[in-house]
Amino acid sequence: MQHKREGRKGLEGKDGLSLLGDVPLVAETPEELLDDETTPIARFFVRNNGLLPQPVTDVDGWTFTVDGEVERPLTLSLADLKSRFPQKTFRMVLECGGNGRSFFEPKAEGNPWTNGGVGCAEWTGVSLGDVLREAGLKETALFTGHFGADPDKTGSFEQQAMSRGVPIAKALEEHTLLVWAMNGEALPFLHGGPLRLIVPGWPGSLSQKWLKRIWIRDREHDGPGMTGLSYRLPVRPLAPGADGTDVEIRILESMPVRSIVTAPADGSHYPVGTRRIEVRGAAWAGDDDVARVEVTLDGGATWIEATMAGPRNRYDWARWQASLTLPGEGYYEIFARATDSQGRAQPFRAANWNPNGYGCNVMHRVVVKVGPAA
Ligand SMILES: Nc1nc2c(c(=O)[nH]1)N[C@H]1C(S)=C(S)[C@@H](COP(=O)(O)O)O[C@H]1N2
Ligand SMILES: [Mo]
Repeated sequence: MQHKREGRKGLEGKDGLSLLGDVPLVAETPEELLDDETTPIARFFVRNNGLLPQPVTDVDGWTFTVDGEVERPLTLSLADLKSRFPQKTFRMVLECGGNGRSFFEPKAEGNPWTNGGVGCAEWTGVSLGDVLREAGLKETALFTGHFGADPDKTGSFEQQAMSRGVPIAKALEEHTLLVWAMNGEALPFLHGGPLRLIVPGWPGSLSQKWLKRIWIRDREHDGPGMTGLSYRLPVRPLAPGADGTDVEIRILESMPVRSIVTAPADGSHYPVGTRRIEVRGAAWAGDDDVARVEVTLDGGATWIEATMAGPRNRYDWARWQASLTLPGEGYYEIFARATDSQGRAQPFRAANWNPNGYGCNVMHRVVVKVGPAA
């Protein structure tokens, strides 16, 4: 795919991402570039809500604060985190809450993600829970509020570009990490280095980049991204296109089950005589596990179960593959459907339309042609 040169500014070192917006910088990864078990940094999607913070020279001197409903407010440097708490590395999916949004009809508000607002990297850091226990949570500690060093999209440092939070139980999960390394390298600046949160399984917006502060609160956090329709879904299904005000809504927590086909690429062509094609992909399911992945060539009349490898640890994606036998030459639509451990599967058509377009997990469709070159 060709991209305009000026539109690529800020994406230096990124390989083949599709730009969704340049100010703030937003770019997704085409599904076929997510074919690695561990997503390389060069192919990892980028989502900023504001501008970039000031460049950082003293990485180990980066500090962040835990305050609010704690016995002992703490200010820790990255060097303190590295030396004073047990280090953990997990491979975990990070997915934007709006991933899949462009498949909603009518169009929902926000960045038109296809399926590429996702990546799965090895994150190294310490459990946020270990740090919160050192600070000592008061009985009144109910929720976190996350603060980063980035200015908002007007360039103002007065206002957070985004500041979301989670119920304290999610913050205390072992896999909720304060992260300083990605795929074994120092966390890149574009991905929130020197220090970010990773809150796996839930919308990526909770995984605050350039982390400066965690405010422990006695109530639900109310920063930008926590109010109105932001990261909220109607409790009961809404007619597509309906005005979402005045309906009962809930905060989007665990992301829904999704799979992508990472090979073959959409639009692939196979030579005359091809009777077998190998299909590969990835699947994940928010807080849940992936129970199975199935693939169809005939619009769902028959399904072939894929073999899965992994996950390595909780919140990792499962890589899957299936060998498909073709009845002959022609045009085929491949659909992959993942089902989570609670029996929830992906739909053929975008379901659960909501005004801000969260959690669209319609099946990924890849078209291939077998026969003479056109
Ligand atoms: N400080 C800060 N953290 C942030 C954001 C942001 O704009 N500012 N965007 C969030 C959103 S919406 C997502 S999806 C992820 C994207 O992380 P990435 O850019 O490393 O892929 O970061 C989250 N953390
Ligand atoms: Mo996001």
